[in-house]
Amino acid sequence: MNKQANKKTLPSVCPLDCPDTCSLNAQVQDGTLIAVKGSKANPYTDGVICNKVARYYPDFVHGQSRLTHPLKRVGPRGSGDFERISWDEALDLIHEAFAAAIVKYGPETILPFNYAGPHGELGGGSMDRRFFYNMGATMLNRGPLCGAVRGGAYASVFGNAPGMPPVQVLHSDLVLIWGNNVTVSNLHLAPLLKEMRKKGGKLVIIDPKRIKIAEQCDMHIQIRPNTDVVFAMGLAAELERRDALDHAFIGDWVVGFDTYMAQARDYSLEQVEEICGISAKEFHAVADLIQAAKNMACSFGNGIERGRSGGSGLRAGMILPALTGHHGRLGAGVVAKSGVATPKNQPRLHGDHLMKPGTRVFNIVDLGMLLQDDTLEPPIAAAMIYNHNPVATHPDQVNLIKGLMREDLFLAGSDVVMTDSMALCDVILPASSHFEHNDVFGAYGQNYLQRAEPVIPCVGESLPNTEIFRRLAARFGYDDPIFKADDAQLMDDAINSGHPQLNGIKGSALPVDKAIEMKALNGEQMIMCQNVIPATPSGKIELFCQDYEDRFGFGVPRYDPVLQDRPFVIITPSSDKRTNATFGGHAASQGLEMVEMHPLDAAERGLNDGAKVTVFNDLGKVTLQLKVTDATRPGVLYSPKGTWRATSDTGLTVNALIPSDVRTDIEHGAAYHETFVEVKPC
Ligand SMILES: Nc1nc2c(c(=O)[nH]1)N[C@H]1C(S)=C(S)[C@@H](COP(=O)(O)OP(=O)(O)OC[C@H]3O[C@@H](n4cnc5c(=O)[nH]c(N)nc54)[C@H](O)[C@@H]3O)O[C@H]1N2
Ligand SMILES: Nc1nc2c(c(=O)[nH]1)N[C@H]1C(S)=C(S)[C@@H](COP(=O)(O)OP(=O)(O)OC[C@H]3O[C@@H](n4cnc5c(=O)[nH]c(N)nc54)[C@H](O)[C@@H]3O)O[C@H]1N2
Ligand code: SF4
Ligand SMILES: [Mo]
Repeated sequence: MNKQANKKTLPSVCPLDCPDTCSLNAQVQDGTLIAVKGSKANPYTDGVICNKVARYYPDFVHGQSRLTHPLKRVGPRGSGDFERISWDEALDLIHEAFAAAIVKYGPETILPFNYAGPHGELGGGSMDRRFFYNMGATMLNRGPLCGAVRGGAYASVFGNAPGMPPVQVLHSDLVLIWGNNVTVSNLHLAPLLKEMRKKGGKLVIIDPKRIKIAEQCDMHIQIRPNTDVVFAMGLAAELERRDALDHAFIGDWVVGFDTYMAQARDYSLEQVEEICGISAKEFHAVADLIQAAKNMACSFGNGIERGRSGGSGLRAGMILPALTGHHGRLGAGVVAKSGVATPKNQPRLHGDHLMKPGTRVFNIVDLGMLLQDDTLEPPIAAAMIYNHNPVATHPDQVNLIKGLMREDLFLAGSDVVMTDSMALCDVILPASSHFEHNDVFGAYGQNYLQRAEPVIPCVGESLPNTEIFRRLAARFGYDDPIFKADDAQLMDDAINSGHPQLNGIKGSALPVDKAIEMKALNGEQMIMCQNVIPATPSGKIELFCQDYEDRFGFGVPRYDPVLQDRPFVIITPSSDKRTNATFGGHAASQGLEMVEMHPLDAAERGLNDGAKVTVFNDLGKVTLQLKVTDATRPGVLYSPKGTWRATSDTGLTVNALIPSDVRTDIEHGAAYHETFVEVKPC
């Protein structure tokens, strides 16, 4: 038979934890995924995808580390010795262990230990939530691992109303990119910024590292990490001194101005210079640009949220356009959260009504400690890790591993591939990738709704997450129809078809060859303070947040420094080789990861470019390869996140250096960047 004849190109969508949610063209031959390319179905991603997906996805789906059948641990925990078992046996083992633990301690002894590896609505959280809610298992507050700080900061200012879709930066004449590695983390914003500059607009990058986009910008503010709140509030005070605030806009749309400005005026120019490590000249130059701008947009990544003062930094940055009247027009405002416009119905999909009131809730970042807590009542006797690689991605890796290594803990796991976390499990269930199942996709960085169908059959004996939990629910005797809903039903549950832009189209009937753009309710592009109204209690932009005052003592943003007890701050943002830890087992991620150091720091320590070094603090030690470059600030080290244990001689990654007891000012988030270390040659 002619091989080419079997070659098909089928539409799909990228499910990875990435703001862009690209539409894809999957090339398939004889049931095998042979290539992944961009498609134009989604006009925002417009046929362009990142290198890692193009290079590694076929291997992720069909390569050596793919999990193709259920496994049972036969050696000591962590030895990697597993034996193949049948699905029936695997489900029996999990049922027996969970049921025995529940008899002994009650259902809260069971922990679903999941995060957001796949971002499709079904794969990300659907039947699994129904299963664990019905069981009465311990619940998990997942946001503190990522996103809760940025999301909470945004919601405290604008409520849960959609912000500016990224494409609107084409209408801006000034864009501030703030704590966001555009070309790596959300690459489709980069060409739009280029276009904006071509039309005469200015681009300012606020980032401790000279990231790629900072090489083509008008001003790079190489700020000291975790100090953005001082910079943003200092700017607010400076613009007030210049009489450059828009009092008419403030009168119409802002509440909490006086309380906010009282705090902002506390941050003098001298403090900005000293705390942020920025010169007065740079500070004034940014203020000049803001003062001159007609349409300023500010785009915030997650970089800022990873420090103690992260929530305050994000809020203060997000408040700046409101003070200067940069809302209510195309190209003016805050680029964030436009995906909120997607009519998802997660309470219905997740079966929120099944939650047992009063069930305990754990902060995901506490688990290293909680898994080892002998006084916990009930203890965590059994857990299931899925959609997550906690060993590679949590702070305080040493304690997390210790907790997971407990011999009396029963650990079930599910993933597409063998990972550092799966390697510690007692029973592993092979999960299908989204190329093998149906799903619907909103996005967290843009405003298109998409659907995808399977393009290949399930590889080996793997099953979609939905089917895994349908089978588990059946094994546990949960016989309500809600536990038998098929994927079409789940897609219908996931989306509110009554939304004006869907014209009654159900989730399962959404087109697969085009993306649906979510707009304002009047059918026009979304514009805050014009056709989108802040969804705050006051209906205005709120500069004071009573909830944050009550819960955290941060009614207005405020700088709250952490004492630095080692010479370097190490920051660990996105890598272009991985999405978090996904693809961490593939070719480009083998061997030592690099750590960047400023030439002055390297000279002081007599360290040369290319040297193998140990980066350490009281929590752990990691081996990395030194890259000497002035792209990073003196005193700041830079090493990408998501490496796997095998890359370091110590069997630990940079996450072993990150404390879990330092938390962000709001939402108890992980403070990845409050990590202080020393470096020595290996
Ligand atoms: N040092 C440091 N650590 C960090 C951060 C940092 O800034 N610095 N950032 C944090 C951030 S932003 C995040 S979001 C977390 C993320 O932490 P994780 O959620 O643990 O990371 P991921 O690698 O995105 O996804 C987890 C797993 O999902 C699996 N997966 C991928 N696709 C599918 C699929 O289709 N089906 C199924 N069933 N599984 C799939 C992958 O194989 C992977 O093992 O890490 C955090 N860790
Ligand atoms: N290729 C790739 N893309 C990804 C991911 C990935 O792992 N790889 N992860 C995805 C996920 S889960 C997320 S949450 C997003 C995260 O992606 P981004 O929103 O881009 O966040 P980070 O990569 O954590 O950091 C972004 C930038 O913030 C800078 N930064 C660090 N600390 C500070 C600070 O205190 N102030 C300021 N102003 N800047 C600071 C860093 O130097 C970095 O350049 O990306 C998503 N996209
Ligand atoms: S990881 Fe992000 S940029 Fe890459 S294909 Fe997926 S959605 Fe697109
Ligand atoms: Mo994230």
